[in-house]
Amino acid sequence: PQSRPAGDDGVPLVDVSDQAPSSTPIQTAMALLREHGPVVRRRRHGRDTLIVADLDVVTELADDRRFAKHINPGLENVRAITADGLFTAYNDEPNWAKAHDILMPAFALGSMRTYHPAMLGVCRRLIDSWDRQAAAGTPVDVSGDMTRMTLDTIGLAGFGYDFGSFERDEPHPFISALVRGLNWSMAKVSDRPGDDHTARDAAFRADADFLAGVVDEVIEARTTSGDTSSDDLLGLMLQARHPSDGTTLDRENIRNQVVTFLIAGHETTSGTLSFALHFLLKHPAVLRLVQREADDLWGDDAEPEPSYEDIGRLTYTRQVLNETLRLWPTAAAFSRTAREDTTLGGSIEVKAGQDVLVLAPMLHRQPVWGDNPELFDPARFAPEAEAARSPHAYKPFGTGERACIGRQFALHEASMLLAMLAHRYRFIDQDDYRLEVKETLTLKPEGFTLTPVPRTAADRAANRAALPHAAAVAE
Ligand code: FDE
Repeated sequence: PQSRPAGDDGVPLVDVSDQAPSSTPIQTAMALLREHGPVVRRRRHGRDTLIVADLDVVTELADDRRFAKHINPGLENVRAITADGLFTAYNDEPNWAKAHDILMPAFALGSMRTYHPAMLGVCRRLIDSWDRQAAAGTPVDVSGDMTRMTLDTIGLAGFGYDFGSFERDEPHPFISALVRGLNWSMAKVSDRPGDDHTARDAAFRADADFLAGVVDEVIEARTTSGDTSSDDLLGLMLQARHPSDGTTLDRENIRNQVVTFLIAGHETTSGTLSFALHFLLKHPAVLRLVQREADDLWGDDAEPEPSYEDIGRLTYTRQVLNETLRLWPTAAAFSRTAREDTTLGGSIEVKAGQDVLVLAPMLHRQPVWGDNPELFDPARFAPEAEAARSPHAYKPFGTGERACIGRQFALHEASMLLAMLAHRYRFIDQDDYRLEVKETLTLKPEGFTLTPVPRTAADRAANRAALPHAAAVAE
């Protein structure tokens, strides 16, 4: 890349037009910021993007009065699949506010009580599958199984629809079509003007039509069942009337929302769980603390029945997930746009409508995180440490009114599974796995396997004897 010294506003300009399209755009952008600093102007084929990770700049961008969510080129391409669904809707599309108001109650903390039994059922499917692999002494495909688990969870908890992913050797065809669709959205961003992509784009249309077909099946299954309850997402979408105008969501929009939730609800959460297991595998002392926390709740019970309340008690497990999302926020970048002409960071002119990309993995490695930001250390999320830090230093769920609606859902599901796995198994790193991060719009560890070995009562007793109460060590 051609790098010029900083312009008048002090921002380095880096022209990357001569670089081949990257299959890892997030990591490529991370490298750019590592080299040139936390605010960089990247030029590609004459188009400039301001990429930022600086805490003060992100703090300004988080002000919803001055900035709003921007549908960046990657999301613009995803609109071919999800249109005005919540994630990809323009701020002023009426269906955004309408669906947001109707669906918010479904994501309040208390609603997790409703989803808890379905989530637990899917955790058990995964554990049954790992038990069989453990008995055979064969390694498990972590990212593949986490994807099975999160897809079945959002399907069952959100829509009462069973993808049955653990009964399949290959990913559900919905997932294969989805992954190809997301890859298309990502690749298209770096298309060079003039290249012919007719065949690629036609293959994408076929995948998008297939996804829409699966969703119609999900909706059809509910409407023909005569079930008119409204205590899951699909029930709310079909039944709930908007508090102010009394209308329901239209069919086209419901379809867009269902695809949105199936995508948003599983790719990001599955990546988070896979990274978390990677960190537990590489940090035995942290794993022991997670095990200790789970042992305190479930003892030597081989078939524990985690309650809804138990999940709120998994505070150290939650710290592990938070720290995982610091180093590898699986939805790694989000864009903001200026509402009016303004100045950012004291000197950077930003025009109304201009967009700025926030690169969360680099925000999460800024000096506010101390001298050794690469170190995995869940103590960073002990309550006092968190209270002492700016809330804008940590944005794995985006920001403001367009922040992640599924945060509690994802964290409830992920803490339960992680604690259940730590309670039941030791993990063997049979191949001395070296982290390689794969990008399909979201991030996940590539080719990650481990061998689960059931823990014994003796293991648990040894762990208890070696450690004071987990909560005391977590800080
Ligand atoms: C959203 C979200 C976000 C933001 C983006 C922008 O700004 O552009 C982010 C960053 C996120 N998200 C992240 C995440 C992570 C994880 C783990 C998750 N996420 C999970 C989940 C689950 C579910 C169900 C979800 N998620 C969902 C969602 C939605 C719907 C959205 C959109 C919202 C609005 O309204 O806009 C989101 N998410 Fe998430």
